[in-house]
Amino acid sequence: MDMAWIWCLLVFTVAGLALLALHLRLKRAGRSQEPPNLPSFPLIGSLLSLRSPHPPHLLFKELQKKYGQTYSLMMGSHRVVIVNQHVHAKEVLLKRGKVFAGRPRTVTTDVLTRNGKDIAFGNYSPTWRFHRKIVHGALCMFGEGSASIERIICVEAQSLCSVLSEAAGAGVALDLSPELTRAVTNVICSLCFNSCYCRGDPEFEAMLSYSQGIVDTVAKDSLVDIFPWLQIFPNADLHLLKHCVAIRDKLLQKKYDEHKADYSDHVQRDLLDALLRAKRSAENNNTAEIGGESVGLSDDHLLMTVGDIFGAGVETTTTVLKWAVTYLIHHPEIQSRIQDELDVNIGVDRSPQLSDRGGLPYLEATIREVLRIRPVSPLLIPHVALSDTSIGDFTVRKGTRVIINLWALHHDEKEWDNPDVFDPGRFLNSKGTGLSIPSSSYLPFGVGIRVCLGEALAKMELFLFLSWILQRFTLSVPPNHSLPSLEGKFGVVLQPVKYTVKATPRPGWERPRSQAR
Ligand code: PLO
Repeated sequence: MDMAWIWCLLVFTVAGLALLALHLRLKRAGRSQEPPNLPSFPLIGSLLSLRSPHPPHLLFKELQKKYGQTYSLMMGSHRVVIVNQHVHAKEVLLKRGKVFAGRPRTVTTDVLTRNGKDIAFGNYSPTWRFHRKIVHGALCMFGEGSASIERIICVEAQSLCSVLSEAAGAGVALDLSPELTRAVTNVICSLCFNSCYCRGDPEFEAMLSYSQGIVDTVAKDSLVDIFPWLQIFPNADLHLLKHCVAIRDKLLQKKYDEHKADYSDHVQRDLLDALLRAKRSAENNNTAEIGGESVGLSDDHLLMTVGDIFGAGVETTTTVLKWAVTYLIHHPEIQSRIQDELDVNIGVDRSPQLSDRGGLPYLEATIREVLRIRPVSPLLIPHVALSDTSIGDFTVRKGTRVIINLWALHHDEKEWDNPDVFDPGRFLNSKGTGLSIPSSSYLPFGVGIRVCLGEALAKMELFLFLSWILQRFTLSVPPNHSLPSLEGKFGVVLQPVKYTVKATPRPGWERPRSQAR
């Protein structure tokens, strides 16, 4: 080979290597890019781009068209990444769940949870992990798989059905909201405090109004959460929140003191006893230390957790039941298909029980579809990156807030045929005999380290309450009323608006019966 060839080879090799290095660098640079950013200005952040007549979950879904599925914006001085698609959502919640397990501190949630001493809004820490573990243990003991919980739900279902019977007998239409709330509250009350409320109980009425006050004002990206300095000005929402939280805390404290006064190591009456026991045994065994660091739970921690279980247990389940009723009224054909299924499998000689779940796939599919089309928590609770990390090809810096737009996941046109159509059939297998999950873009209870602790309890309640009601009644709008809106009111939970319902007893259930069958 002559010299010219050797030179040629050398030049090509060097050029090739240089190109390869350039390519790798570009690739790395591509990978380390930040998500597309909405325009933002000092102090106000991206507020100007977020002005919209639509609620945030719809706006965030819409903004994808311009900025792509994952983009970022500034809320005041905080960088927020919005995730609208399931692969990225699972990266945040599952694959890098620990890195994204943080929670932001905000003015309103600090008021609600005594600076994050609860589980839902509390930041990730050894104390939080320990706390969640004992609550999980206590819930398992009293929730899932326990026969007593089924009994408790059925007692409430029976009482709910008697109220519907009475109203039907008197020929009046009913706002189901307080009735469903009382039924669900009593399940949680029995579970937590071993007590329950009668209709019209003043303590229950107080609870209804404070809880609505909290739902209306907490953690919905209100301005004071974006600009904490606004607290120095009079603020009606914050004032209402503090007032409602004070009433709630007094009520919780009373229950807590009563339990502590007659607590015994030998009997466990309810969840609060189980929590008190776990706290004491941890203190006695010194297990409340991890890596030399004390993770002890204060009375405040237990109190705030009971507040969480109570708030989450009541508001979420009631909301889903209300959405289910709303959609069943809009779709009488779906209601009657569920009733046919109930007639064939159960008849009128007995009431539905949990063991019937397997035989009622269409009802189960309907519950799944309600949870898809109207997720209780359309934006979940924001997460925070605890260290520098990434989502897909985008880098995400420590301290960035991440909002998972569950609404966008559940209405993604690439994943669901006609996502805005209510169609329980999409959750059935091709023969219509069993259930299926047609897309992985479905996370009604979240997933990962912070997955909902009450999923099993919620599913039991939804199944039993709906099956009991639909076995006995057909629900419809009263004559001359228009159908209730499907839009919903955005807040920490997405609630349907108020409306009245006419319950018509089905054949065999015309007269109220006093005994559960
Ligand atoms: C509901 C109103 C209560 O008075 C307080 C409360 C506690 C826990 C919250 C719950 C509210 C709303 C729904 C939440 C729950 C914790 C987990 C759940 C946010 C504010 C969801 C859907 O994530």
